[in-house]
Amino acid sequence: MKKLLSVSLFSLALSVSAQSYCVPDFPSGCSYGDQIDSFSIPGVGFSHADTGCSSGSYGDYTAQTINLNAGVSYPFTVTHGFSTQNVKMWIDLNDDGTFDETTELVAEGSSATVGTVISTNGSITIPAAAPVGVHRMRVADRYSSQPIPCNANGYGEAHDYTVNIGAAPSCLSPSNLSISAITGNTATLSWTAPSSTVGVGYEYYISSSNTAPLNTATASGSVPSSVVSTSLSNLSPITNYYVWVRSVCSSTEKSGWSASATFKTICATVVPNFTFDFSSGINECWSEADSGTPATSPSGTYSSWYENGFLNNGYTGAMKVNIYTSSFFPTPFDAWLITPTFNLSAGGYRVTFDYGLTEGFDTAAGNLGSDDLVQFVVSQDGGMTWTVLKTWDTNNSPSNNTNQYSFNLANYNSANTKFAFYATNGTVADASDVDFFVDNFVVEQNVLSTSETGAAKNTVKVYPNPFSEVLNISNAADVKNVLVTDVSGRLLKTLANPGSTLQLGDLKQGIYLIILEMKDGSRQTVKTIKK
Ligand SMILES: [Ca+2]
Ligand SMILES: [Ca+2]
Ligand SMILES: [Ca+2]
Ligand SMILES: [Ca+2]
Repeated sequence: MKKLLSVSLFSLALSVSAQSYCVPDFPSGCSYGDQIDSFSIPGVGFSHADTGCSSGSYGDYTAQTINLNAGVSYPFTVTHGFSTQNVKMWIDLNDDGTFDETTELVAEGSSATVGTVISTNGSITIPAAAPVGVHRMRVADRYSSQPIPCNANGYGEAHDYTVNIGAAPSCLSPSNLSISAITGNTATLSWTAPSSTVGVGYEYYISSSNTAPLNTATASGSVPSSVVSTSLSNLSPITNYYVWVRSVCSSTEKSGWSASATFKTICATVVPNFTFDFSSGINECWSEADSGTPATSPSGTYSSWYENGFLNNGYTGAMKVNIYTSSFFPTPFDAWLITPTFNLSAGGYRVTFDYGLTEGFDTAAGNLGSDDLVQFVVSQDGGMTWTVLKTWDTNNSPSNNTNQYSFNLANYNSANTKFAFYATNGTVADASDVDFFVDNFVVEQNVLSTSETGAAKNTVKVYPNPFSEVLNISNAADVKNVLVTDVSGRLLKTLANPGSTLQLGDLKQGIYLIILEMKDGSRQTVKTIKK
């Protein structure tokens, strides 16, 4: 009897020691929002909401059991009260009392901020070979650094749960999603087939949101089971995308969606019309360079061009370069601001932009120094060689007003065109300290000059003139499009297949050009006055 008691005490001690997991520590705490607030796994209806910051930065929630299956990926969301969080999850699959940092890692992700919500989205992937039964799961969150199972440093929080892993379903999802051949509008998605028999094929789901699709979601596309990749098309440039794939094992059985893959499309060549108002500075379709001249071509990644208010009014919405020479560092600089690539092969374009010059960090008028210059240049070979279209120097310093530059691109129809603004302070240490500004960069159809050539054919009447709200056109059936521009040729409206009555009450008082594009290909321009 005594021996029997000691054996059962011994086995009790073993089972207690098997469950004595390390208690993670985050010495800087989670009271500033570096916490696991809500944790949910929508696919299995698990939601642990509004948990806040646990005392001691650790919440033992092993009384809660989450039911998951081997071989399945489950989208999860963890919310936080502060940005820059990293989440990892482990399951002690072999029940040895230790979370192996790599072999028992089942999920990881980093937070993103959308509006006021800071959350980490990702997938918990239960290995197909995971032992069926009850195990401990640890969810850890750490600010700025990656958490480890027995964490000892930093801001953050951990929760422990109990998971009950069920047998793998007969239809498993694909894994190892990868993306290649990314362009501005296309990419290739590949994956690894699951071990289960995929009788029909695969379905994929693509979204610009990282919210995982529900099992009931309609797929974006599908491929037969003989292929494990697909091309993705009709994508928008410089956009983040998230993709998921599932197996269609039979006509009646589909797997859950796989863990997601994410990618960002790159810049696409722009076919104008193109308008860029610098309302958020430049984007990654623009580039900068800090050495080279238009004669030698640019190199480098950064420059002293930066976003500022036009003519030093405010701090956003235009681009500026400060041109001066420091007496302490009398170094010449080269500053390039380079546009996206344009395909001008359709021809008939023009480029316009606003520019101006002020005293440095002031709104007063300024003058460029003796060898300071700013040039507007064009390249027809994607940025290898450059032609100067306009030079501003000490002899023609721009005013501190909104000046508009316009250049007819009739002789520039390369499919690989870039423009750039090049600025330098030269080698002479002038006393001047000035700011040059660029705003409202536009490449558009040169409607004014094209329309002038067709103006002789005057077959359609536009009346009354002046008009107030409504403009009537005779023979409207012959008109394909009506273009409305201001006197500078800036396109304001395009009305396709117009009726005989044009509602133009929203135009301000002024002079407008009404361009009639006829179905026979001819054009007619009528100057009108809006009262
Ligand atoms: Ca918590
Ligand atoms: Ca383990
Ligand atoms: Ca602007
Ligand atoms: Ca100079």
